[in-house]
Amino acid sequence: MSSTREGQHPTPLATGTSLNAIVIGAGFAGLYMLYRLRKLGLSARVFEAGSGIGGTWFWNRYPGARCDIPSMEYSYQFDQQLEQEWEWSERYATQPEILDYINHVANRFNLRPDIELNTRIQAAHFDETQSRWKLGTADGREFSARYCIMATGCLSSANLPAIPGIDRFAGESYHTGRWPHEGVDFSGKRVAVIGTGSSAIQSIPLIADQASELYVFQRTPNYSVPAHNRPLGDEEQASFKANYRALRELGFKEHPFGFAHRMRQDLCSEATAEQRQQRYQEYWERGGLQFLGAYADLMLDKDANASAAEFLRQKIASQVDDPEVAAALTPRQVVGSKRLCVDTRYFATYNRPHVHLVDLKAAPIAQITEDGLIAGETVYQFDAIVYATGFDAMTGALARIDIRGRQGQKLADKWAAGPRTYLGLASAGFPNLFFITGPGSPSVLTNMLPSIEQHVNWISDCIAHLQESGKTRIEADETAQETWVEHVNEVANATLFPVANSWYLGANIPGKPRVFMPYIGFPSYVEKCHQVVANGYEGFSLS
Ligand code: N01
Repeated sequence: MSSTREGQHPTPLATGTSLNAIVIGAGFAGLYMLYRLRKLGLSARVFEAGSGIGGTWFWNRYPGARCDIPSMEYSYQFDQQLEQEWEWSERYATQPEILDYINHVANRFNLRPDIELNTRIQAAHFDETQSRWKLGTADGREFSARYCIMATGCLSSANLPAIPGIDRFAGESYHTGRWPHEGVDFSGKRVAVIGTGSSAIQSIPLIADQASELYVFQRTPNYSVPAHNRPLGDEEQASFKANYRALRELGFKEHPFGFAHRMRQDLCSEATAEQRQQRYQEYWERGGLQFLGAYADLMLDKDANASAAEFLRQKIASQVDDPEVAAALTPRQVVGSKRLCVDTRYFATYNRPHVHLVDLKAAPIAQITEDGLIAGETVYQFDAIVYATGFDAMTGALARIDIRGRQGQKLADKWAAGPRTYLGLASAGFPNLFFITGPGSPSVLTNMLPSIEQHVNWISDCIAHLQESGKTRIEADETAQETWVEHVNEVANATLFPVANSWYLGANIPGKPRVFMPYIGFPSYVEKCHQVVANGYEGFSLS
C-alpha cells in the first residue's frame, strides 16, 4: 500500500480480476460513484491516471486557479454531516482548498483503498457473450466488470494547439491544465501567455506580479465580471448551512443552471434604459457569474443581451487606461455564448508598463521558435510560454480511450459527427456503460457538483434496480437517443448559447464537429430523468 496525504491507496489490481463495476477517473464524480457502489455492496475500483485524486482540481494548479461558483454551493450534498463540518474560507475557493476538501472526503469515507492511482485505462471493450466490459490499462493489465462508468470529466483533456514549431521552444512551456505540482516561479522572466479564456484571465494578474515582461497573445477577447472575492464570515456560513436543504432544492427545482438561488423572472425587454443600467450595476457589484441572471431573457433575446454586453464593454473601457488596448480587449460576441469569465484585477493588469497585449486577429502566430514566437512580422523572445488554450471539452477524455460496444463498434466512429447520447448518460450500442455528466446532459451549464450527484444517484439507482430484478444489461434505445439529441439541439437553438465559436460546440478544436453539447435547463432535465425511471426506464432496454 502506498500513502498519499493521509490515506492509503491500493497496490495494482492483478490482471484478470473481475469486479462488479469499474469507474474511470477520481475527481468529484468518481469519488461519489465509488461511495454509492459500495453502499450497494458491489465490488468496485476507481482507476485514475494522475498521481493523486481530485480530477480537474488535481491538474489545474496554475496561479490564481479558483472556482467561479460560490464555495458554499460547490460541495457535495449527499451527507449532511459533511456539509456541516467543512468550513470554506472564501467566497470563491482556491484550487488548493478545493483539493483539500476532496482529500478530506476521500479520507472521511475511507475511499482510497478502492482508488488506484497512476493507472490510465486505454481500452474498454464490451464482451457480448458475457455482458461485461473488458478494460485494459496502459501498463498491459486487463480486468472485467459488469458496469463501466466514465467519470472522466468535461474539461480534463488539455488542448495544446498545433502551432508550427511548438516543440522547438527551448525555454519553459506550461499548459494551465497540466500545471507542475511544485509551482512555477516567473520572477524576473519574460513570459508569454497564449489564450484569454477563464484560465488565462485568472492567472494573468498573478503571473504579471512576478514576470519582468508579460506578453498576452489574444485571439478572441472575453467578457469578465469581477469576483469580488472575500473571506466568508462565520455568520454568513452558518446561515447558509442552516438553510442548506432549501437552498440546494432551489438548484434542483428552480434555477435553470442549478444554482442555490431563485432566478429573476423579469425581462430586460420590458425595462427602461435607466432601469437596465441600474440592474447591471447592481449585479456588477454583486460580482460573479450571476451577472447573466440580471434579467430572465439575457440568453434568449438578442437585444436584451446586447444591452448587457454594452454595459460590460463600458466597464472594460473604464478599467483600461490606454484606449487602444481597451478597444483590443473589447469582445463583440454575444455575452454568455462563450463562458463568462470571473476575474480579480484582470483588465487593470494591462495598465502595468511591463504587460503587453498582442492582438492575434491583426497578426496571427506564424510559428513558435527556439526562443519565442513570430506573430505577423514581429519576433518575440521569452523565457517561458504558458498555453492557456483550454480543453477538448466534454468528449476529449472519452476519445482518448478505445471504447468499443456491441459488434465491436467504436464510440469514436459512432460519435464522428458529434456525440450521441440518451440523457447524456448512455449511448445506444454500448450496454452497461454510463457517462457521468456526459454530452447531452446539463453538466458544464450548471454548478457541476449537483449535476454530478444527480447523475451518480441515477446510475446507482439504476444498477440497484438491475441487481434486484435479476437483469444484467441496460442499453439506451437508438430512437430514444435520437429524439433526445434532437431535443438538446432544439432547446439550445432557442437560446443565444450556440451563436459563438465556443468549446460548448467543440469549435475550439480544429476538425471537431460543431454540435452544441450541454443540455440547457437543469430542473427540466432532473424531471425527465425521474420520469424515465417512473416509466420503467423508458427509452432503455433491460434484459
Ligand atoms: O479555456 P478556453 P480555459 N492560438 O477554451 C485561445 C472552465 N474553467 O482553460 O477563443 C491562440 O476558455 C482561445 O482563443 P479563441 C470554464 O468553464 C473555469 O480558459 O478560441 N489562441 C481562448 O482564448 C472555462 O470556460 C475556471 O479564439 C488560442 C483560450 O485559448 C473552461 O474551463 C477557470 C489557440 C482558451 O480558452 C475553459 O477555460 C478555468 C491558438 N492556437 C477554467 N487555441 C473557473 O473560473 C486556443 N486559443 C472555475
